[in-house]
Amino acid sequence: MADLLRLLLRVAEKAANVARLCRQEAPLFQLLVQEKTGEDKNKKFVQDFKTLADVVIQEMIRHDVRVQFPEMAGFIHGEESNMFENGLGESVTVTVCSTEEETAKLLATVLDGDQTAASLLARAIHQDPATIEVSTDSLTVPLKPSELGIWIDPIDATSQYIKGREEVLEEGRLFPSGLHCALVLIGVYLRSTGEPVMGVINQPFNNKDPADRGWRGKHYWGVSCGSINICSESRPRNRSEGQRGLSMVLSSSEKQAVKEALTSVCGPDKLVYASGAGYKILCVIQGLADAYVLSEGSTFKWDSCAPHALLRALGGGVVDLAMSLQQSDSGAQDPSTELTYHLPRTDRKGAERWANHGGLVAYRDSSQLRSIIGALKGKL
Ligand code: 2IP
Ligand code: CA
Repeated sequence: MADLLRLLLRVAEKAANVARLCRQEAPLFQLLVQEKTGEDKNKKFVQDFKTLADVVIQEMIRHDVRVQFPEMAGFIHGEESNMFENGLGESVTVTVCSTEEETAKLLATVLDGDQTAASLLARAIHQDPATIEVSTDSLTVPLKPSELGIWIDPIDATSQYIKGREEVLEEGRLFPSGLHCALVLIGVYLRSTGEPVMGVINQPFNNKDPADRGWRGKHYWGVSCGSINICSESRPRNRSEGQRGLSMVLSSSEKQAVKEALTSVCGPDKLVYASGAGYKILCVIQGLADAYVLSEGSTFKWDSCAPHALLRALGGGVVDLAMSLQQSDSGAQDPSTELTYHLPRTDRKGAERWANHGGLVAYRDSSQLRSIIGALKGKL
């Protein structure tokens, strides 16, 4: 498990490099933002570039995991399909090749022959990232790669990544929107039960280096398996909720009925809004909010798997909201309400097979979860 964690941290760092590169390098940046200009053909091509950045990152992660852990090959899933159509309507399957030159050649076919952009991307894909120092020596989890599967969200909150707004806030405040909300998410689950057992999150745009004004990233990780619970973040202290009420982070598109029901357990001004499903769970991990409530089935397994593993390592979790609301008020939360990651919904098609249909609640503290479920019962 320590080997897998080290690999995922490295590959997530490479993914963050690609994400930063696409915004830093003029030939790539132009492709990313020139959305509404140019000819029709061009327009389509440029819109597709956003997806290409996602696909390239996902395939790079898939490639690197496969090379080191071939037994995981059939169990590395992601948000994107690697079938890609270029501006001329040609279908190309994007894969990462064994050499930088081959990858550049393949990418050039998707990028309609743009060699500069293709070479820049290929270099980032094949470059070794800076070494990440984590002490994983004590990590002797009795799990074999052949028992595990992976969910990849190459860039969560893509719309914030494209818009690229740079918010400046005091330390310890959550970012309602902007580049900070864009995250690389890699979650590992147990094939037999679907439990999330390891998560790596990389935030490519965490802070700016005062010397060169370039963005620096930050990574977070957690492992939760039986009695082994280790997280890069320490468990934030719970504030005395009796006096101040809980704080909750929601999607800006959350239903009015949910907001109203939550005011009974939230302190004044304690309902806050942020972009990105992964980022909202990260806010709960960091203690910037006590919980994230979502009443719609608008998130997917790739959004929640990685941050779910970190929350479990901190003693919390992510439950299916609809299922939790159906439970009797017998006190303890039924563990079967926790989201799992191994089974698709057979009655749905495409991405919907992997949606978290019942909505969700991400929490750190199970007694707080009970208050939240209590407040929402009968109100939705
Ligand atoms: C999205 C992204 C959105 C989120 C949505 C996710 O993933 O995180 O921001 O909506 O649920 O599926 P909201 O911000 O309203 O919570 P992606 O950007 O990868 O499509
Ligand atoms: Ca996502």
